[in-house]
Amino acid sequence: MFVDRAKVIVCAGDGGDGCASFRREKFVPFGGPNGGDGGLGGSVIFRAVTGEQSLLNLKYRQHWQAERGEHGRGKDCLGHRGADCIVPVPIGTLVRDVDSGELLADLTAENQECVVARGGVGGKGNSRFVTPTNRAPRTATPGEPGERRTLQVDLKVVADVGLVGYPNAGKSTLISAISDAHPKTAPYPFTTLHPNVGVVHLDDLRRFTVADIPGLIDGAHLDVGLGHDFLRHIERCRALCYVLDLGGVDGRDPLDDLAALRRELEFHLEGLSRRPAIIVANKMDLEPAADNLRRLREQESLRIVPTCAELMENQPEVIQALRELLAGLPDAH
Ligand SMILES: Nc1nc2c(ncn2[C@@H]2O[C@H](COP(=O)(O)OP(=O)(O)OP(=O)(O)O)[C@@H](O)[C@H]2O)c(=O)[nH]1
Ligand SMILES: [Mg+2]
Repeated sequence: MFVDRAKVIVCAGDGGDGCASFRREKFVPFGGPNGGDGGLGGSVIFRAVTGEQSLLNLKYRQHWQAERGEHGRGKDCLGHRGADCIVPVPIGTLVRDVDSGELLADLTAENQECVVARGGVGGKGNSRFVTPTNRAPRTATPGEPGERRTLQVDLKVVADVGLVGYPNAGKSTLISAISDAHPKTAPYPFTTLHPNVGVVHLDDLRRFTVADIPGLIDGAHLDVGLGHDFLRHIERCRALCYVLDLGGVDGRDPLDDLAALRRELEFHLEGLSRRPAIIVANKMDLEPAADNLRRLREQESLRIVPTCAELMENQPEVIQALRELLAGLPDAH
């Protein structure tokens, strides 16, 4: 199951209380105060990891609580600090405080961390309150409470290249051919119901990521089909790859498809259709494809790579074209 939105409650641990105690020992009268400080409460920390693909974890567990700090003890013993609660989340996770609306974190890199609820500071033991005039204080302070927040957590997939195309155009077949992701492919629209991210490994040990999102149709930005909900997953791709069905299997003209795709992207987010892009002309094994490719070439200035994803034809050319596209771009998402 793919989950890209969740609401959770995070509670950091309270600080341990300071201790009020006195040294008591045979033959040592007036031993003096020896109460230790309380320990720091644990914090709740979100960490971006590659192993997580969705927020399913957060959907099923809505409360995350870090350990409280131990109370201070006599003989100047400090309380242990409470253990942090580390919440693994996928790369591309955005964390917002529900009450203030403040954006607390945007985790876009592996192992990036953010403290979303800070643990309370431990209280002071009575040995801290000694003054020249009060050498036997009985005061100790309680630990501070840990932070508690309600968070809205959203996932916006972060990938280098986003595949954009109509349902059934062959996006999932293409991502299977070039990367290590193998989503389901089938001869009907809306096979893919959630985004998949695949890693393309290059010869020189470099790699880049590609995201396959569910197909877009006209009106996707108005919530028609599956499109709208998933359009946000390509907002943060550095480059786009339009996948067109040049065979016209579903009876549409690929040139119209391209215009419609751009329109939908632009409606969703201004400027999105102007992202650096290439066109993968898929299904070149079919009858009308050559003619469509010629028309597309006449009209388009973007780089066009013809392929037949199903037979893995021209697979190195597609990878090379994507690589060159990414080479000239800044790293920021
Ligand atoms: N003839 C031919 N068929 C292809 C080619 N590439 C993909 N197909 C077929 O097209 C159909 C749809 O492919 P998918 O990869 O599932 O398409 P998709 O774009 O991911 O579709 P959705 O997930 O529904 O948006 C499958 O039956 C594939 O076998 C190709 O190059 N030539
Ligand atoms: Mg698919």
